[in-house]
Amino acid sequence: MPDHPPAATAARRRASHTAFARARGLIPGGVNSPARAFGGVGGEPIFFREAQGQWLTDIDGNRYLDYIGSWGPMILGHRHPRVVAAIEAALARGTSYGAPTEAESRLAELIIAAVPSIEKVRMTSSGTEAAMSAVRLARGVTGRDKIVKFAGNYHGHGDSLLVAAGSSAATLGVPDSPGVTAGTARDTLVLEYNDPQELEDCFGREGDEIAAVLLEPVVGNMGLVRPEPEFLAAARRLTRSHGALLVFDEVMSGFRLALGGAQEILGVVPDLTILGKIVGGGLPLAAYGGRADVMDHVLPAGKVFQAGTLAGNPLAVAAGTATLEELAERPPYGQLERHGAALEAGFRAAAAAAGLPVWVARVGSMLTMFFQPGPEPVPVRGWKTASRSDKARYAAFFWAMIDRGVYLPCSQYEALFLSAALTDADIAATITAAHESLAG
Ligand code: KE4
Repeated sequence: MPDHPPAATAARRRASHTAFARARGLIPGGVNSPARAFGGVGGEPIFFREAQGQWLTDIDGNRYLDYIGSWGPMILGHRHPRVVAAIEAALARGTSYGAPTEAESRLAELIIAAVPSIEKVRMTSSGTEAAMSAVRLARGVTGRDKIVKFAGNYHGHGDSLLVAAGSSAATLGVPDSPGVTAGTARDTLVLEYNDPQELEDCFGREGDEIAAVLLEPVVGNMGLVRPEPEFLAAARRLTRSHGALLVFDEVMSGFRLALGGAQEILGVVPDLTILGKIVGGGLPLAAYGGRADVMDHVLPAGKVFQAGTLAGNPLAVAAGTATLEELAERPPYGQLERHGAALEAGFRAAAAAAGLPVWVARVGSMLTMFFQPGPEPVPVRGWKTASRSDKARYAAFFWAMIDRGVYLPCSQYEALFLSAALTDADIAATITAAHESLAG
């Protein structure tokens, strides 16, 4: 891993360097979320001042084409006029009431209309809260303790989800962070994604103790990994036959891969769905929802506790509602598919021209180019193959693209996100930058 980016342009980011030094004395690691710390690519994080459409501007005045979009929410691009107007209109009436509003029902109606699995929905302030609550609900409804998750899938930082694959054959989880207890981790089983046989064996051993299987139906958190049909079919079949719930974490894929998310394009309907990012339009709002008979177990309709001071916050609801209405009225998915396909082909061609072994994976507007040790490219099907990526080579690519004004995910194990604000010229410029970056 390079211990610093190319010196060539570090001089162009002096204000970020100064801001980072200040922030580190105030905030752990100088950031409010580790994903922003550039740990996966070396060097120092870039501090930003503003964004508009497809563009980010850092505090040194450098502009970048944005392929992160706040890690997914900004599918329409930054400061979409309809979203800005909706937030301003809500702001004119207040910021938070701690009481119900009709606007929350309107957003709930949009979510229910769009997402095949959702008959009732509860809003939270983050995807982590939504995932934690969905797990608690599954345990409350089934009366069972164990949950199954998959290596390389991320569901926020709830204790029972910060669990790594254990070494034992029984796939018992082990804490993936200090502060997570062994007792908590013990109830989380961690398996390999796209391995239906391992899932079948797990249910054969302990199926009657499993409350839920939780997965990203299209994975973004180990880089982009597509689900294999037999894997999803096994998850649906086994949960149904063993009385467990199938939970899709669509915080990234929801409203991005289609208005109905991954479940719409994959044709597999889970029992619960976790949503975030786009549903809040760039403000703090997430949600979990599913069959009414399951959701009616949530307090105060039922007994499973979940609450939140700012859940369904009026400003966040306004941003989310405007975003979903815009996506429903003027679906950008055809353009996102066209641009995603062009970028995939362009990245593949740039790597081939440079003689680099890469695996490029894409679904719609989510894409990852995995740099590999080679000599031949290897399909990335799960964490076992993703984790063999050449992270140092990815880091070099990341910084070379930064130098050319393109802001990619600061980790090999993240997907990039296209927004509807990108133009054909932006995509062409990005591909040119990739050729130059990989040839260098
Ligand atoms: P939040 O608590 O960050 O809103 O959502 C957690 C979460 C849940 N499920 C999935 C599939 C997610 O991708 C996330 C959050 N994604 C990360 C990026 N890999 C957010 C970036 C960050 O943590 O700063």
